[in-house]
Amino acid sequence: MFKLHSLKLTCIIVLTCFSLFSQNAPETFNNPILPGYHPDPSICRVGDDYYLVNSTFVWFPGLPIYHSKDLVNWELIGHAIDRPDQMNFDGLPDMLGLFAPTIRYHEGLFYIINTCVGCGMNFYITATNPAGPWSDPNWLPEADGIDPSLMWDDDGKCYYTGVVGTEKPEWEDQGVIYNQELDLQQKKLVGERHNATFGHANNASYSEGPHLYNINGKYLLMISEGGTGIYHALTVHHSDSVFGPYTTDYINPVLTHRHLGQDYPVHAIGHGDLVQTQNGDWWAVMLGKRRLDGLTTLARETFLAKVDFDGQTPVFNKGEGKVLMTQTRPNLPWTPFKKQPAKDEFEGDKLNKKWYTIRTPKDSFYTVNKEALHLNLRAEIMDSLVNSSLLVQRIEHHKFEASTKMSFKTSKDNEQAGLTVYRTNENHFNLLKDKNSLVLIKAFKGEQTEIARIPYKDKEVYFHVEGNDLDIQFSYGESMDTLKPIGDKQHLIVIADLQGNAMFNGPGIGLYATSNGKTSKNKAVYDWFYYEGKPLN
Ligand code: 6LW
Repeated sequence: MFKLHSLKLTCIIVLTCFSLFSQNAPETFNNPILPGYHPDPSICRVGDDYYLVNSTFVWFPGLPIYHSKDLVNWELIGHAIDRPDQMNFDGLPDMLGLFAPTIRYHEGLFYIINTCVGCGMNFYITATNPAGPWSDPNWLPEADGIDPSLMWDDDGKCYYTGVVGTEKPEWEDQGVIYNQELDLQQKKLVGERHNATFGHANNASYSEGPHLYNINGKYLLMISEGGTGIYHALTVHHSDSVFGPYTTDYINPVLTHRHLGQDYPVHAIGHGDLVQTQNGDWWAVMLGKRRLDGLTTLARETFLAKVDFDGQTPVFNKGEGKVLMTQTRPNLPWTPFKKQPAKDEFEGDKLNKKWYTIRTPKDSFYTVNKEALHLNLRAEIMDSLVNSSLLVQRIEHHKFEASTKMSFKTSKDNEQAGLTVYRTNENHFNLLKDKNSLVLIKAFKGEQTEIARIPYKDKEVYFHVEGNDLDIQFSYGESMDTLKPIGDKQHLIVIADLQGNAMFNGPGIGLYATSNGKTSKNKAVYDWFYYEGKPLN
């Protein structure tokens, strides 16, 4: 009797869960799967878990690791470069540092292979848990060029694939994809280097981002061509032997948006990585850019597309041949995760993983305690190529709101603290409080302009920004109910791609404090920081 009763109960619970679960599971997903600054995605699967990594240039911690079970819901679980002694970004412009990484799994270990441009070049790191900790870098000084990738062959050997410029280029921006064995015992490249391809076109520029796959005993080399802008494209090349010769596929490029017109809303599609699901389906992640009136303010984002094989040839979104903003989602159990609240109340004693500083921090410059963030004023300024007291998170939406409550008082002319919208040391907005006033400053292509200054005496201030496609309005108040605009609407061209030194990396929003070249013991205290965006815009 009891058994029957508990069996019934179990059935009811299972059925209820099942119906709740299936009701919530949508049939489609929206692109980009990782909006905002998420370039150069690389993906791997272990069992029914998927892991993805992006490039992060001089943001610290670097190389975010995302986890998913359904290829659509991606949770940030850690960063591969999160100890200052792993990597030094000092003095590097915002577009250098950690370029395109590759993540792979082999016999119980996760590998990320990557290039730190301007800071040591090629290295790999390993971890048993992808959330970290990751090892210190194993540098590969003999590996030239950028965009390294790894492939383990059936014989257990590991092969490195990378790209380097040609010594005597036959055409502009010619690059060559090469591969070589990587001996993981000796931790170095061994044997001969073999050139695989210059790209499929006879004037292929910026051949890069290679990934090599052994699919049913045949070698598939997928690369990008055309540079990471409007001519970006994915091409594939085939061989029966790991070291080639590689033959270019007749249908190249296998994926591009270069032919869709200069005003197509998504462009720069390229730099992709393939993954096969536990059910045998194939998908690919790749980067792309959305644009508004010809400008890209959210930088390179991560997109997902279905792949079917016609023989050896990967066909992207069969019948469509382009990246779609909405499409049928992968046939995988829908597994959403608990999202972080939009309002960060700075609980506990650590910052949430979504926060970054720019360049490697030399000392600790903030504390999280008593439900507040205490940001030390330091001499460093964000306009120079060092680590300043700057904390940002990604701007991921074309329409967004952000606000914060700050307590900060100073009697010194050199001390300032407030809110920032940051792209590079030369391109940003700062809304700062100083001795007697609030000031809105724009830096664009290295030129600083004071947009507005308003007398302000209180210790506490609320800052608010509203981003609306290409406009941004800054406001301030003594409370959230008494906000007033400061300055007119500003144009977000300031943080857009290819404006001055705004290249490769992406935009962030957050908090900044400085004592402008002098030492200080002062702090700015933030009670909370709120960021919320309207998805899919
Ligand atoms: C990336 C390379 C590229 O490593 O941009 O233009 C670099 N090409 O593939 C930075 O994302």
